[in-house]
Amino acid sequence: MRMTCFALAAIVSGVSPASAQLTLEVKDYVEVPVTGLVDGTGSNDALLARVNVLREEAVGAKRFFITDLNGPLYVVDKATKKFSVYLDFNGNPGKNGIFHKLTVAQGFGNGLNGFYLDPDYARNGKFYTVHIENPALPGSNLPDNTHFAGLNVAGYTTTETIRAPGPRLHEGVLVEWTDSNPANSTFEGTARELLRVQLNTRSHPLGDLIFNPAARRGDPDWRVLYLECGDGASGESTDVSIRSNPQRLDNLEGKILRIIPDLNEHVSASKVSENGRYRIPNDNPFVSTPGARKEIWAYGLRNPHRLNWAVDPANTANNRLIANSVGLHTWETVYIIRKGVNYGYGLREGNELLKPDNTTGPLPAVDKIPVQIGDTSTREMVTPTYPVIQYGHGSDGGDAIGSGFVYSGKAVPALRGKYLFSALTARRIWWASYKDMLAADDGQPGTLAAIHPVSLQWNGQVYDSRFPIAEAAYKARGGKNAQLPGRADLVKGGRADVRFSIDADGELYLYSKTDGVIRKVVGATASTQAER
Ligand SMILES: [Ca+2]
Ligand SMILES: [Ca+2]
Repeated sequence: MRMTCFALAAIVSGVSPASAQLTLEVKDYVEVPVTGLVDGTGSNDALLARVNVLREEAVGAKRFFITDLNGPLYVVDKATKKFSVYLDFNGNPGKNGIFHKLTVAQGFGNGLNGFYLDPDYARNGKFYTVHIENPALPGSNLPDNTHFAGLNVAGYTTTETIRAPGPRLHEGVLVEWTDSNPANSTFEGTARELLRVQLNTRSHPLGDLIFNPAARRGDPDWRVLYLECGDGASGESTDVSIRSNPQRLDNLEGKILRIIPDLNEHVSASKVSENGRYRIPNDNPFVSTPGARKEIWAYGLRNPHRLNWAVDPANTANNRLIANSVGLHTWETVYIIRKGVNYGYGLREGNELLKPDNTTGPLPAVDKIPVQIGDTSTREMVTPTYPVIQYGHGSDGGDAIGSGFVYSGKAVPALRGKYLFSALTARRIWWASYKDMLAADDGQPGTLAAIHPVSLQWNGQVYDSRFPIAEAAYKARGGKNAQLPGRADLVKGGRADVRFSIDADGELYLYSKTDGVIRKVVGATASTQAER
């Protein structure tokens, strides 16, 4: 077993055959306004714009919503490329935004960290955000509408923090917004805090959220929200009193959550949450488990900071929720998320055992993990589920996986059936066959989908990474640092920091915080052997 695991792991983290080479043609799409400092020296202020999310309204509306972790939520007109500040979350001293306790100075995911439009947004004007607060910062944790007069804050109240063992350095906050006129570029309406989660540290916060894009009105999954919460770095802690937080079912750290934000939706198939602000579907896996949080859909994850739904229009049985999770010292991972599954962290990392000293080793002969609800384990044992993609830490892959998507657009046929994903600290972009990923979701830790490198063609030149592109743009936009800002321990010259997103047609975009530029994937060339 052990030898098999290592042999396969070596294949995926090594160089793939040249025949699988794929080159994406990218074009500059839009520059996000600079909110950092061109000569910044801090942890986050040196990034030109901490662009984190790009979402488009349903087909036909022609507007993007783009978030910057530093605070702004922009509406961008696709025709004119004009940015309008729709809301600004940064109400720190000297700033004009809404939340006084927003934390942005340090921590990769801190600030305005998540945004998703309600599937019925065009009718109901609702959307959802996640932002991170530091309770120790000055001011109230109620929203301040001084500079956003259209936001009616009357009756807004916070919710009780959902606690986890250990320190409460930060809190992740989920808010539902209702714009009474979704057609214009300003916000006028109300907001409702849905959920507030304790986070032990500033790392691995509450973040990405997504609705199932294949669900239609009348379907059980229609307007049901999937939300990821990182483990707050509890799972790697040498403090044994918090190390089991991602495994414990009595808190939300290290979990995928599933809730119904609208109290009027799926009323007969769900129950109102403990805090009265949202509903919990009756078919969530732990609704009948005493002591467990009923919001939990899956657990045992470190930092599953990017979620996406792979939708196979040819066969809906192949639709899957996918999470990209950043590893500790050894493995970067892609998981297929299924109901009630334990993904093993912090007792497993990738397809290996994670030991108490945070090194990895072979899986035990009997691969079982006790179900843990409170301080002590129950007598129930489960077999953990392993990634469908993993790659090792190193200069090629770095030590932080970015976002990924199974291509669902029409403009670039060469990308069909491919899962494209990025590395943050390193410069690489990779692809894997979605068919291989489904096949690797087989309960066997040793079977993984192979990954292949992606090159980028930009302004007539081909690069094996995003790095020189981001570097050129960083300097062109006035960046003064000698190397690209951001931590990149395993690679020299700074952090390329590239992420994917998709528009309403499923077309791909690439962006990074270092240069704050969004580029569109407009073409691709793949060798014929690479087609699967
Ligand atoms: Ca409006
Ligand atoms: Ca497998």
